[in-house]
Amino acid sequence: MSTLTPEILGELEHQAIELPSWAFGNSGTRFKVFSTPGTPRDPFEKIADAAQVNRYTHLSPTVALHIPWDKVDNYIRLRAYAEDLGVSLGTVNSNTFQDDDYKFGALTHEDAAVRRKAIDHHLECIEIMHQTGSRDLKIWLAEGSNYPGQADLRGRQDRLHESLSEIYAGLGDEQRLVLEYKFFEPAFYHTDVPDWGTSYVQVAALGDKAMVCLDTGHHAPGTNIEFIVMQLLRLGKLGSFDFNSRFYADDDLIVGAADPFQLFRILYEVIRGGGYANPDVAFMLDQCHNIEDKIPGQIRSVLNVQEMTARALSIDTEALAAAQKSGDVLGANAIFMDAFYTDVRPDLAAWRESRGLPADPMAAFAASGYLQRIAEERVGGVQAGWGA
Ligand code: PSV
Ligand code: MN
Ligand code: MN
Repeated sequence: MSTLTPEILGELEHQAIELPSWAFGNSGTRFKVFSTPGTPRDPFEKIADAAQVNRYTHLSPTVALHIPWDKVDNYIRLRAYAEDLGVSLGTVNSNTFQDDDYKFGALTHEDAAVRRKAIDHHLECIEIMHQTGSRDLKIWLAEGSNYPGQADLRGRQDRLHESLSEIYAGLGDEQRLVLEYKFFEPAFYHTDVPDWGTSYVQVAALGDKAMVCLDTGHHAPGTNIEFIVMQLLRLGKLGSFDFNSRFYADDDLIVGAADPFQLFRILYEVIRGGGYANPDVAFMLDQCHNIEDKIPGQIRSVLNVQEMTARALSIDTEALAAAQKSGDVLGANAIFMDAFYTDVRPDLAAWRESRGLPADPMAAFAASGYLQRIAEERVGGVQAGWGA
């Protein structure tokens, strides 16, 4: 029996999930970075790999860049290269976490010269966005302190506002800034943008073009992330998602791998709050594939998001509202769980085939021989990694 209605399948056509360029480079833990044969040696090869994901799924039309990891001489050429492969360049991520000058902060630093350098880096990112055709500048700050008393928490918050205001003023009319929060790491005592509330307060003070970025791996264990999604949508300030999954800390594992039910609950609130297929809310992955093959890891990820979206779209919302209204606790929960437990995979496979896509993108990609080809071709040079 078919579980997905034509309306749901129609909704799924609008799904677009941005891929992070860095997911295609080598990554690891502080203990070891394992390298994979065929790993991209430059941003062009990262984009070629990302285009493979879209080719087999039609789910990932854009690729996010991280500057300076993806620095090139000619961004117009990079953009044309991507477009030739059927994808476009998306969000530009700034990076103020790998420079000695930023040991004690970047946008919050006590020293105006360091703040100037960090602000200028963001203005350079905005310049790059004009060339790549990107809308969003994503800012994640590694700033904070390790010991109580080490830093002036209040002063740093004030300086953060001043620095962000200058960056915001540099945005073009069609550009946006999204501020990502993270509760700890690399700082262990305090972080300057630790939670959605701080991000919200900072972006609300800037204006309409500033929004919050929610990375699903950046909360304390047990946090009700879907509640935050609901609240940010309600406030009109949910700008983007960094999807990934985690068991313990910021694990950056494949989205939906650690807790598929959480992904379902999040997507339900996205749909409920009008955030699905809404250009104001960018769906992005932020993952690292330390031991698994990277392209299949990304294919699995976008399929997981699609599958959970299909399940969330199939909730009987009228029945759910009626059960909620009448105080039918177990009835409401049963309606919710019925959709979660519905296996939509056969329907999605048939739907893909009807659109000229492989029923099983993982198998089709494996059979294509692409991984073997890049392993042979990409010898020599330095493999790009998380940070190169
Ligand atoms: C920080 O943990 C983060 O989630 C930010 O989005 C960074 O830009 C990204 O990871 C790099 O992987
Ligand atoms: Mn992130
Ligand atoms: Mn992270």
